[in-house]
Amino acid sequence: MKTIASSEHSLHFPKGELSGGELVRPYECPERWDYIVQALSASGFSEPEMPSPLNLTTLGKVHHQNYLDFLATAWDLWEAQGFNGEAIPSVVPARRMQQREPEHIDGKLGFFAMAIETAITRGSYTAAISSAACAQTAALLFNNGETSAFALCRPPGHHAGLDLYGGYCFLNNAAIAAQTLLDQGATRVSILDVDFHHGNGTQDIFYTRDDVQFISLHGDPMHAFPHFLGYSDETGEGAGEGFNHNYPLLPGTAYDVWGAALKDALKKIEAYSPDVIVISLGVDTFERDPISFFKLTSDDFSRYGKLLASAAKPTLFVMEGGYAVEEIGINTCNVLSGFAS
Ligand code: Q9C
Ligand code: ZN
Repeated sequence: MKTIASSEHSLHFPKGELSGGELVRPYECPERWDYIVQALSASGFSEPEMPSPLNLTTLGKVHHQNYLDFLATAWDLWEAQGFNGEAIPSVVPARRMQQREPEHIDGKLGFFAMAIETAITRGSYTAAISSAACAQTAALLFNNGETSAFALCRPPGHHAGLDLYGGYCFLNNAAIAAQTLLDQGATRVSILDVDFHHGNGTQDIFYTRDDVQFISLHGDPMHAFPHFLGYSDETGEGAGEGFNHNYPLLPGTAYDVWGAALKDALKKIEAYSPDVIVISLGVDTFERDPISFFKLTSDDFSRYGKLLASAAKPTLFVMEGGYAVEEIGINTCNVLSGFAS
């Protein structure tokens, strides 16, 4: 299985994340990428390859243009205000307020944010574009007869919606991969999101569409970020009705319950009969993840990798979360090796 990865990920390295009322060193940190690259090499995977430049037409089908313009200019606008810190929102368009994009950067940040822990810095946009390019380049490998690939994306993507950033995400890499596959001739794509957190951004992007089925296993939003999406009664709308499936799971969920939900999800995928499956691969379901509450062991990752292979479809893995940094490499490789075995 080939890996696509970009060294430009390291241009995004904010110093601060607002967590528990303190500015802490971000959980989503550059070493995550290094640990995964190291483990891939130790597990006998081929050297990661750099992505080709991102096709902006695909990007425009997944995100709104005003949002893309915002991401491209946010840091410069912030700097032009003479602010000293990293760009984070301080005000949001809450209930009964205007949903109108302001000119001032403070207003723009709140307008496009779905959460405020994620700082924008000088290199964030370039890194986000390179991450999306990894997902797209990996998707294009399927034209050349590859039946599996790994996009080692950083920053992650599944919280980024049509015009929303946050939860460490700016551009929705899995959605960009799915759109790329459709543009290359696929008729149906399933996105299976196994990150601990609900993939609210991916759900948002495809909620009214029937060409992408979205399925997510995650911490119940009653108890877990992103809190405001991911319930089981969210099933899609219009043409998308019936093509969105959420499996919210309770604190303490271990592999017995999690694996049963995955098996159910795989039945939904089989019924949809996609040309390709995109896995939003977060390993923050791990028992020692510092910000999550599932109890998967390192062996469980191998086990479910094997289960994913039983779907017998071309499968593209797109990296999302995972914050037990020293174990992120082994857990990620366990999924990929389990799949390949
Ligand atoms: N107290 C991804 O895994 N903060 N994003 C949660 C919990 C945000 C996770 C706060 C977590 C975002 C890609
Ligand atoms: Zn996550």
